[in-house]
Amino acid sequence: MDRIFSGVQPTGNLHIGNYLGAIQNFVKIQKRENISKAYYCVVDLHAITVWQNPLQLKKETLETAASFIAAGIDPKKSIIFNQSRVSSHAELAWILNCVCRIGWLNRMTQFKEKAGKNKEKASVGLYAYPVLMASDILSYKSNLVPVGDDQKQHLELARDIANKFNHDYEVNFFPEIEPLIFGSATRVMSLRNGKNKMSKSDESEFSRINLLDDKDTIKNKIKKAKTDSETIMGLEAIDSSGEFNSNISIQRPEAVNLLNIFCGVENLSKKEAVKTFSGKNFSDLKDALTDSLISKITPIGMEIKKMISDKKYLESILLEGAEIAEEDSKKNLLEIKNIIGFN
Ligand code: AQP
Repeated sequence: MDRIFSGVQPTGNLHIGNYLGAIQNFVKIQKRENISKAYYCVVDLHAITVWQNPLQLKKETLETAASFIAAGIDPKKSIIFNQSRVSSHAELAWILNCVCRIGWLNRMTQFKEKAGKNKEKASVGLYAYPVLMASDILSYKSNLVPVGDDQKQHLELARDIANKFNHDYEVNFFPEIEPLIFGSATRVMSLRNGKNKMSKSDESEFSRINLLDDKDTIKNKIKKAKTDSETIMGLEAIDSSGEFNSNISIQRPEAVNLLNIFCGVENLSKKEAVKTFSGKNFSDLKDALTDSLISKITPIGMEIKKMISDKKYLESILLEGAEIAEEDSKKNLLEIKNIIGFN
């Protein structure tokens, strides 16, 4: 039986990158049969690796939980909770800090991107972020982790940490971690620059479509989305695996991104989307994408807004989830402590 874990940071408005790359897949996984438990965590401990205003953090935590439920995660089937309420995450992270090698962390590209030129001033937490992520997953001995493509390197590291723990202590305790990266939009790019990832922290609101955006905002953002001067490409842009070939992705990143988003929202293959728009102008693709986003994303946004007004309900979901997560992770932690020789 599979155990699922994934987390989302409460660091601002969730966007269609978070939705298409991760949250939509959490919902799809719910239908699988061989799942023993699925944990969806609002990772507030990760959020504070960069400064967060306390009142804002509280608000975003509830909003992220509301987004999970509004997107279709059923709190009766999955465990929804926030990370800071379950102490095992931080406790196991310390143990795993002692397993992980500095050289492994030095290779993490996300730290380099997020710390930028000012590495010396970045928090130690930002540097150790991937170890906490390994701890999140391993606290529940989860084997499957649905994430966007940007998290692939962190998951490879989590797998290395788990394997080293098993090797060093001569046990077969932690399972092999497998990233679940699927769908047509595993890495949604900025609407302003197709070479950058769509991100909550991008200064430009026009770089992303938020789940809370209304119809007019979506229309306006897609209208202003960067394009190039050619018409939409033909089927020669698709390789034998059904993906855009690397040349076209490098030469026409904005066209590829808009088509990928369209495929992700409409559940289409890239071939189908290219067939529909080949030789047409960007305005045709943009009109269809706008309609598609309005029909699929705004209902989620409206549901989130409705749910945010019921703070008591959201709090109760997070509390109940945390109780289960605490119990499950404590059992594992006790076994881990026995293996290490603490008890
Ligand atoms: N652009 C994206 N395309 C596909 N998947 C994405 N994810 C994030 N951005 C994209 C996936 O969403 C899940 C939650 O991510 P997160 O919010 O915890 O952190 P992040 O990856 O750092 O997201 P952002 O938007 O870039 O936030 P900031 O700007 O705060 O750093 C993950 O599964 C992630 O892969």
